[in-house]
Amino acid sequence: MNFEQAWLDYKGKAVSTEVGEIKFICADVQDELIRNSVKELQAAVKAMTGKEPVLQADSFESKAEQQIESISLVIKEGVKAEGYRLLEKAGQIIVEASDSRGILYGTFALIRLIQAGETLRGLHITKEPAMPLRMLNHWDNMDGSIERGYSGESFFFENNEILVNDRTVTYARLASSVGINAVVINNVNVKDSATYLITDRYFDQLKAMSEIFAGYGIKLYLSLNYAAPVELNELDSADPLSEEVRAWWKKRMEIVFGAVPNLGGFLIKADSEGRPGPFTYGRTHADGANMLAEAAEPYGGLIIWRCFVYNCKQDWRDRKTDRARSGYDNFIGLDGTFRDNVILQIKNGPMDFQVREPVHPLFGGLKKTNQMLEVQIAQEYTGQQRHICYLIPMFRQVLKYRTYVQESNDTVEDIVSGRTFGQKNCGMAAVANTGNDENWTGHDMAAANLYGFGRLAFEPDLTAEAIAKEWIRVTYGVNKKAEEILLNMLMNSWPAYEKYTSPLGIGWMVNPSVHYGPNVDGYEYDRWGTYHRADHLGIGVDRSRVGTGYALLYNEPNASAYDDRERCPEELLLFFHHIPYTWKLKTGKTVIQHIYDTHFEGVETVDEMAAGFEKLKGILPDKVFERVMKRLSHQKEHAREWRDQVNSYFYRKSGIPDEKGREIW
Ligand code: GCW
Repeated sequence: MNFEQAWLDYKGKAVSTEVGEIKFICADVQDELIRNSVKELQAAVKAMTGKEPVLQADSFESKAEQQIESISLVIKEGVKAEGYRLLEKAGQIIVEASDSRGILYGTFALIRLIQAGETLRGLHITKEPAMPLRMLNHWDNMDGSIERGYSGESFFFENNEILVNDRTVTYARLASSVGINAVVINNVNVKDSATYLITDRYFDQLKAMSEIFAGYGIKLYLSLNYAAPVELNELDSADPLSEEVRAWWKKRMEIVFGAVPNLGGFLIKADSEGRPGPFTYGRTHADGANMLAEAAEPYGGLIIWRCFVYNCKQDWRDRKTDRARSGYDNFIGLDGTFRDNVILQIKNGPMDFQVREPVHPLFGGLKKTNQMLEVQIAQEYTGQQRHICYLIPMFRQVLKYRTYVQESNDTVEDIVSGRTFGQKNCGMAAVANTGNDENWTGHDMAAANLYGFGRLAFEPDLTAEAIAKEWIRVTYGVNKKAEEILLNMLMNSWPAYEKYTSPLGIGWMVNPSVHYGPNVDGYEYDRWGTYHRADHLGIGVDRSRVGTGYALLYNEPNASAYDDRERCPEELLLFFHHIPYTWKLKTGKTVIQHIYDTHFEGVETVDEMAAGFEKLKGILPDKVFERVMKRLSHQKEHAREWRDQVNSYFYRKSGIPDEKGREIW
């Protein structure tokens, strides 16, 4: 299948004026990363100017200081691992780093500047990645399907085989160009053939893939089936404390790490949504994770253990069990018992990637455990890449959230960057939004989430707006009109989506299992622990001290604020409290009026977005324009469906009419 180059399509991009003069690239090509950096620079400059700069082995003294004639790639102490410095000195551009990953990141950063038309004169920039692990988690199955995939099929797997081809290389380039250094290629729900990824059935192809990744500074990771010894028919138990099981994993790790160079480790979903785990044997998550970690340790392997553990067979009548509590309750007592090469991977919120959730209380709860933040750029609950929903503003809010785990350096970002507890095994992972669609992400605008995730994990101080602007420029070139319109669309998209879907942090209200489209009671009488508890008087889940007590899992002052309906942040009001429809919000509006108003407003914003986008006909490539226009018209229609179903539902429940007398069904 054909595929595009996304933001690495250098052709025809607006370029900084000096770039035309670049004749040489000077590098001592010590390894593949530097070779790939040189290749990338040559390709970029050639595509933008028509002339390919020549590689020179030795450093090059520019003769003509008035011109920028060369780019030098120099390994040199001074910046932190994987960081880089970009300088311009007497007509020479220098990319400096203390390792070749840094050179690669510096190279891509330089290309970005050129693409965005920035001047190269007087360049002096130093950047060091905030988070050690910047990871993508693909939920790709080996039959080629993708769990929660909205961009076609997998480009890693097909018919239970691993695909290694040109697309693998372009993928690695795209990922590393935004600083991604770790990739899990298979779904966390490990079944069927995927269980065999750790056997010689797949080693040749895995090795080939991991070598491509290595050339771009990316470590390959696999999702692991916790019950592999049993499911591979080798043992009849997966008890983490059994000597036999432990010995099996030690041997297995020796074999896998021996066969697949550049393997970083494993991601595990255990005792969650039907997946096997240590609970079967009456053992804890620490027992399970530590067993694997001990086996992987001789090879520098990491065990990334997910905290998405909850009872998915709840009785909806039960008001005491609270799914939101379960991650915390399952893991908090294990704090400090995990080995150093274990990282707990925690979703941004306690439920499941809803359009709005509070930050997961394990952040700020755990004090002696390595932690990673998991976000989802696959838009499972945020429009499935048929609606625009630029998620970087949400992720940034999560990162900047103060946990009060200590007096300072206490944000989620501090924790997952290693600043809070001095941990080195930490970072951020995103459930990926790619597939084999020509444009990689289905919706062209969804590429901003892929791009933005990497950029944010590397530099969380960049604003969501700055990242969006950068993405627009490197993808579509420098064009004022395009920038203004697209930036507006992206920045308005998450707020709009939140407005026309479920209100004030309550979440869900989607069609079960597909998770697309409105269905207010879709999950209300189900077993998944996801309820809104609406009746004729009010709506919301009481998670205060007199309810499920969830609010008190936070450190002060967060706990008291969430616990108190007067002080609870209003965007989360219905997440924490059951509130009467007539309750007055700070805007002076009642809850019911807020529901009506936001639903009308959300639709209006979508209409404006679509009207704005139409002006880009002839400015964006035709193909892109058509694809986005098609999705926007679906979004317009579908946002109305959301609006009308939600508004009608609450009008019928409450019997309270809209103050503005608009049409409600
Ligand atoms: O949100 C839920 C999804 C499942 C997913 C699970 C998880 C991979 O609906 O499809 O399974 O989360 O995160 O494990």
